[in-house]
Amino acid sequence: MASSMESLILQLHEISAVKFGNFKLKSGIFSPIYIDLRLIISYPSLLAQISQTLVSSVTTASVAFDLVCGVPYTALPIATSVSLSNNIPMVMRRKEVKDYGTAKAIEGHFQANQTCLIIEDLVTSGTSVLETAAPLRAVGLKVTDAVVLIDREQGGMENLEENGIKLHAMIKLTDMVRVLREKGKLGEDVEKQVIKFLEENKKVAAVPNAEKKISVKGLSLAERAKLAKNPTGKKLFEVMVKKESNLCLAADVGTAKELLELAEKVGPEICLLKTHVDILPDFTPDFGSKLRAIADKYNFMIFEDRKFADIGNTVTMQYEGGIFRILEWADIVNCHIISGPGIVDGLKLKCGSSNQGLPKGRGLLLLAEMSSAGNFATGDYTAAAVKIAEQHSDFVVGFISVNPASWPGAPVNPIFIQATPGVQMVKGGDALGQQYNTPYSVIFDRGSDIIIVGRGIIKAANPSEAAREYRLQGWDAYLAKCT
Ligand code: 5BU
Repeated sequence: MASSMESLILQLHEISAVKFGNFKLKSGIFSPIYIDLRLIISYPSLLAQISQTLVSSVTTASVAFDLVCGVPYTALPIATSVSLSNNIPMVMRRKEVKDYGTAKAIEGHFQANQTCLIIEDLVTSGTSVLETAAPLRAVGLKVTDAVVLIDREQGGMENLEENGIKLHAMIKLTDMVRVLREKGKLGEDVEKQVIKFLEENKKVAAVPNAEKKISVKGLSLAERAKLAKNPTGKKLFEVMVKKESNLCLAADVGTAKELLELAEKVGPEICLLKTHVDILPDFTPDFGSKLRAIADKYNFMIFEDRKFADIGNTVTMQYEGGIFRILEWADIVNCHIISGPGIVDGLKLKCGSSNQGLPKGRGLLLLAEMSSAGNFATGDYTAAAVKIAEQHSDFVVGFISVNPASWPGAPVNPIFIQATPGVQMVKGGDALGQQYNTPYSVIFDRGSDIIIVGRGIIKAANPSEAAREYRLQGWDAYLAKCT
């Protein structure tokens, strides 16, 4: 190893950016080594040295690039330093896509087809690099290479390779540990402990495509698809797996025309599209078949958020008849259980499971919880929804929920899908009581399966780009749950 690299390793140890001990990681596991590269901003000459070495390592490898982009946040100052000292323009990826102002995911001037080098401080599985590569690629930039200061050698290089990105690592963690031992900064026993830990934790799966490789706590979506008793529920699980998407778009736009245009743009990113058909002033009887054609083209399913609430006999007519003829085109509808289980019997009369010889094989979501402040769908009410679902598991495909991980007896039967509205990139709310949580907290912490996103996507300057961001965040949180 070059002496400049050894000196860099020693300096990182000196400033305590590398520590040895027993550290609890975000994933809950304990690690004998901890790396915190955020500290380098307090040491400008070290930061400059790191940036320079990063650039030399890629130029030696003959990588050509027009722009640099740091993975937020720790690598931002490194990328800035690279940009300044080499006069290479930088672009910046926003972690949160805002729904006001210019709402761009990528800031800075660039041209489509320019090549952008991604700069990262530390790579484990490669997920953060992929999260930055996705919006860069979505705006037309080429991403072929990424350079990282430290590679933890836990699958990142392979995962990135699978996604068309070559990873150039300046320091491999095992080399770093060896140098520190040789220089007397740690004993042989600690070195062995760290190497053993790295060996045992080699496969960190947290990237798209990882479904096949991971061992899942609980059941994976693919396994749940096999258990589902309703054909629509089964298909939804399958679509999610195939598209690596747990994103449902709440397509609350002003007209049917806009809705169909939006479905075309966002179709590739979603597993489900949710409508409120009664808000469309230009609804025509062919709306359903037009939307179905787009759904078939992009392989997503259709959910009319009708929230039926009446007695069984009335909902039967509301479902099938009127102007909207929802039964004809919506794969999934939902209902309140305020009127009791008869509502499910009523809806099921028209569209129960094909297993039972009933027509259509449609699916139903029960409103077990709601996202708005002060709502009454809590406690015993939520528990009653679970009971009704179990009694009608051939027709009920799951729940509208907010925090299913908190339900008594959670997790509930894995045949049921949990779909959660009130999702944006930042926690918050609107002026009328809507409450938002982030994709990660909804999927990972709250145990849901599907994020339902409306304004977070619709109001973004580029809805398809925003949808891609939500899909990546949602899917990533699912994969994190799987490990
Ligand atoms: P938003 O723009 O992401 O706030 O839209 C949320 C969508 O989900 C919107 O269509 C609501 O009607 C729908 N929704 C909800 O927000 N909360 C609920 O509890 C239920 C549905 Br049920």
